[in-house]
Amino acid sequence: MAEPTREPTNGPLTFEELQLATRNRGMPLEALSYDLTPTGLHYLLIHWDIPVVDASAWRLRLGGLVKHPMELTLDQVRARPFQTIRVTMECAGNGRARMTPRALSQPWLFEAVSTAEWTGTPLGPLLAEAGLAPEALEVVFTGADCGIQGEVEQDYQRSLAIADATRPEVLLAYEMNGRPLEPQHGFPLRLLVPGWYGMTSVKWLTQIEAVGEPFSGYQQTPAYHYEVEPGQLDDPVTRIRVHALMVPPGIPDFFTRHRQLDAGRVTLRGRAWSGQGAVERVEVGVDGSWADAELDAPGGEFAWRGWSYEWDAQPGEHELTCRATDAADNTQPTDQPWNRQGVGNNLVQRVAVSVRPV
Ligand SMILES: Nc1nc2c(c(=O)[nH]1)N[C@H]1C(S)=C(S)[C@@H](COP(=O)(O)O)O[C@H]1N2
Ligand SMILES: [Mo]
Repeated sequence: MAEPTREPTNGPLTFEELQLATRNRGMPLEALSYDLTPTGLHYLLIHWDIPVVDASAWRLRLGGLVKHPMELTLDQVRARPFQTIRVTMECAGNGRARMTPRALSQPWLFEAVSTAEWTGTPLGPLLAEAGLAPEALEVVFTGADCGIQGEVEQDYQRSLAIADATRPEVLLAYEMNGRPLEPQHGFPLRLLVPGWYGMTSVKWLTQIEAVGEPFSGYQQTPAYHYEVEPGQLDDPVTRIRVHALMVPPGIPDFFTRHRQLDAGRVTLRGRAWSGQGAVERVEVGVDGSWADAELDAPGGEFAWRGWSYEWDAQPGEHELTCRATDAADNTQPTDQPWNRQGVGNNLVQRVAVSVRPV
């Protein structure tokens, strides 16, 4: 979520940010311990209200520049060939609240990432059956939710180029972790675009339309662009940038969440993912000096990869960090890359810990 028209701020957290934060929960970082995030711990991002959808009245309309427009019931979607894929989803705004100044929007720190197993029917074959016209350029996906953003009243809509929409991993998903989608995750059907930031995976899908012009609805442009100078939209936000996070070790203080642990050997653990190539390396930094972590077996092409690091914790104050590198040789910055919408922040995580002598 992004509000390109509002000025970024250095001020204190606002009531409006708190209002968004209490609706849109993050995944507590200790849940990085699970390969598959339990559904109730999966992060949530809902721009407006969660629509109440009557599945028996619901229809998916597929039209626009196609030879055979279709209208499908949920049973018809479910009767199609299906696939189950493990996918790590991350919100493009993850880390937004750690940018200075910060965009006024959902104030994520680190926790807008989770992994689920999604079941659905591949979109490509459905588009092939509908028969895309030669002049079709993009596919526009519309959700049942609507609201106002940037002073524009709108349905939630995003598009994908035909080549991206017809990749084999792109699904119309009706199950998450083996159960029908929960209302907050897009019941009865959502688009699922593995490897891309979460805004691409349109929830509460009602319509798929092939169009001959680049789609320019609000959630496509101006939203979700890397923008440094006001109004100057650089690249659109697409695939997930390489990112590693660790389970904060030890025990937290209730209010500050500062960590305490006993001196001695500690296994630091976490996950790393990228939408731009497999994770090939994770390093852990202790007080600024980096060493390689052990990687678990890959969790699947679109799922995060576990890692661990044996740390001999000495008494005193320490700062722990982690960073991943992917097959395309992308790695994470240690200096903050800033942008106005607060998107694509994969700055390395820093965890301050107090180690107690034993
Ligand atoms: N229709 C619709 N789809 C949507 C959204 C939304 O507000 N409305 N939010 C998007 C954003 S910004 C993200 S990060 C993901 C979050 O998916 P989740 O809530 O299932 O984790 O859904 C995306 N799909
Ligand atoms: Mo998002």
